[in-house]
Parts: sequence; C-alpha cells; structure tokens
Amino acid sequence: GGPASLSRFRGALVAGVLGDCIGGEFEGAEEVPMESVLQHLSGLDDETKGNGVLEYSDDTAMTRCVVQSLLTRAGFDEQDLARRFAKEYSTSPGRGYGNGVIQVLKKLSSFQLSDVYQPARDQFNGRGSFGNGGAMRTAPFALTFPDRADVKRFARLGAMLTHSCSLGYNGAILQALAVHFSLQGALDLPLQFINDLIAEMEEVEDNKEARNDARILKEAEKPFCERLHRVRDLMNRSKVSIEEVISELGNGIAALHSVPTAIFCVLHCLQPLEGLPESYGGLERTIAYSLALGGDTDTIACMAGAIAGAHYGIEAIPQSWIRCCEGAEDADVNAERLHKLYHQFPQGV
Ligand code: F2R
Ligand code: MG
Ligand code: MG
Repeated sequence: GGPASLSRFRGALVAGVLGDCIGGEFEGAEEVPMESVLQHLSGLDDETKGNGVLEYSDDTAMTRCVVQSLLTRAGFDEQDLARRFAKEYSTSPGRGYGNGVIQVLKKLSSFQLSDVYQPARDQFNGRGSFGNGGAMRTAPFALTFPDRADVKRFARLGAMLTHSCSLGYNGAILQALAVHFSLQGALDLPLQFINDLIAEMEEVEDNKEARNDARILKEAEKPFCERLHRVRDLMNRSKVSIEEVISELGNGIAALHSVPTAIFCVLHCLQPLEGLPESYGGLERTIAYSLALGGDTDTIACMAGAIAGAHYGIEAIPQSWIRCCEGAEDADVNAERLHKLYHQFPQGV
C-alpha cells in the first residue's frame, strides 16, 4: 500500500505482537543457532504439531494499554494510560515484566497519586530506568499521530510514565520515529531512512538531561546517534556476523542496547540473507534474524516487527503465525481503528 495505508497499520501492530509471542521462546538465551530459530518457526506452520497459542508478554500487554488509551481518549492522556498500566499489571502480573518497573506499576495503582510521573522518577535511586520497556510499547504513537513533532512528544511522555532516564525515553522516541518513517514508505531508501533517524536524534539528544545521563552512564555524548552511526557502518558492509552485531549494537534489556539493534535487523533483512529459506519474505527474515541474535529476543523482535510490518504491510505476514499468537487478531482489529483516528488528525510531516 501507499504511505500510511491500512495495510501498513495492520502490519505494524500485528507484527509487533508476533515478534513478542514468537520471540518469547528465546528471551535471555545467550546463543540461538539459526537452526533452532527455523525449527521454531516451521513449527508455527505445522498445525498438526498442535503448538496452540504462544502467549504475549509485557511488551504486548503494555502496547495494548497504549492502544486502548489512545483510542478511548482520542489522543494522549497520561492519567488514563497510567491507570491502564496499573490495572493490566494487577490483573496479569505474570507477563514477564522487568524487575524494576513492577514497583512503578504498583505505585501507579494508588488513588492518592497526584503526579503520575513521580514513581518513575524514583526508580534506581532517582536516576530512572534506562530499560527498553518504554520503547517496546511505543509503536501506537506513530500509528495515531501523523505529525512527527507529536510522535516525538507523546512517545516521550508515554515512556516517562515508567522510564524517566533519557536513555530509556529517548529509545522510545527513536523506535516511534522508525515506525513513523517506515509507515511513510521511507524504507524504500534505506540510507535516507537511517540518515533521517540520525538527524532527528541529533535534535532529540541535544539537551542538558540527555548529556548529563550519558555522562553519568559513561556513554557517548549522544548515545543513540552514536549507535545509529554504527548501524549505518554495518549496513555498508558486505558481510556481518551475528557476533559483530551483538558486540557493536548489543542485544540486551537496555533501550540503548536493543532499539538500534531492532532497526538494524529490519535494514539488514531488506534483501535475502544467506542461511534463511528462499521462501521467506522480508518480514519473516526480520523476525527470524532478530531471534537469532539471542538476548532480549521478544522485545527486539517486537520492535523490529513493528517497523518491518509498517513497511511490508499485513499481506507479508503468514496467516499461520497470526493464528498461533495470542492478541494478534485483536491487534488487527485495533489497527483499523487507529488508522481511522490517524486520518482524523491534520496530516503533518
Ligand atoms: N524482564 C524481562 N525478562 C526477564 C525476566 C522475565 C521474568 N522475570 C520471567 O522470568 O518471566 N522482560 C521484559 O523486561 C524488559 C523491559 O523492561 P523494563 O520495562 O524496561 O523494566 P525495568 O525494570 O525498568 O528495566 C529493566 C532492567 O534494566 C536494568 N536497569 C534499568 N535502569 C537501570 C538503572 N538506572 N540502573 C541500573 N539498572 C537499570 C534493571 O536490571 C532493570 O530491572 C523487556 O525485555 C520485557 O520483555
Ligand atoms: Mg517481554
Ligand atoms: Mg524482552
């Protein structure tokens, strides 16, 4: 479909769920042979094996809260979103949430809370979380607001309900921007896509808080820009091993070690890859490759899935995968609602 078509919305929201559900199998594994990934994926095609439903984790649980809040409030409402996160956690606490964020979600349940951003600020001795929990649930902001300034503003605020460290919320902005650009068809020109992301993040990271957090955590002055430059360097290489990707970009639970990695997975899988079945299209390659990196596989595949889904559209997703994943059909229905909401806003840049 063309820019911001319904197919792209459906692809983004559904493939995000698929990445989470399918990637959950390998979360935390140090090494994941591609053979094991392909075996896992072929099991999804084989209904006679009776795989049943792959459950979604915190990534999708929180994304669903963002979607429901944006749809119900027809825009961003931090009180409503905070309430939904808290209620979701208290109803289903076993979805594999990060160890730190649980404290925030418990405090958000309190009726006396006057500032919904305060529990996140108290995390990690006041430094805030730099985990990827803000980034993993941020795609719906790109699927609601056509204007790039709104995408950045609300991705930041949506993440800050749990992640007050700039290395957490700036990761959410980067992921939302990647979905935003992909939705416009920007992955047709991959080099332009990465250059645009770098230009945006140059601005996003150009402030006192970001510089201060980077200094305390001994990162580069503009950590996400620096990682995106590494993504561009890797893109320009004819051969890149999994080990090099992990050592250059990371595969961990920090936003800095997973959002640029997810973006790289999408870019790297735009073309056929050695070691992957020829029958695979770009979306299947992206999910398979994200899993083979090991580490935070559900979250990297969820983020890469959302970016890739916005590029390839719903037609690229195997029906058998959709059938196996809890919440995938709901995501499809909600994508259509978000598409309507998006087109009610003035079309921005
Ligand atoms: N947590 C997991 N998976 C591992 C265990 C799953 C579960 N226990 C089970 O077995 O079922 N997955 C999910 O968590 C990630 C998103 O995490 P989020 O929301 O960012 O959480 P949190 O707690 O804020 O941060 C994660 C960890 O990062 C470290 N950290 C963050 N900020 C820090 C800081 N300022 N200083 C020191 N450490 C910091 C901490 O270890 C946090 O616990 C996703 O992968 C999702 O799938
Ligand atoms: Mg998870
Ligand atoms: Mg994870």
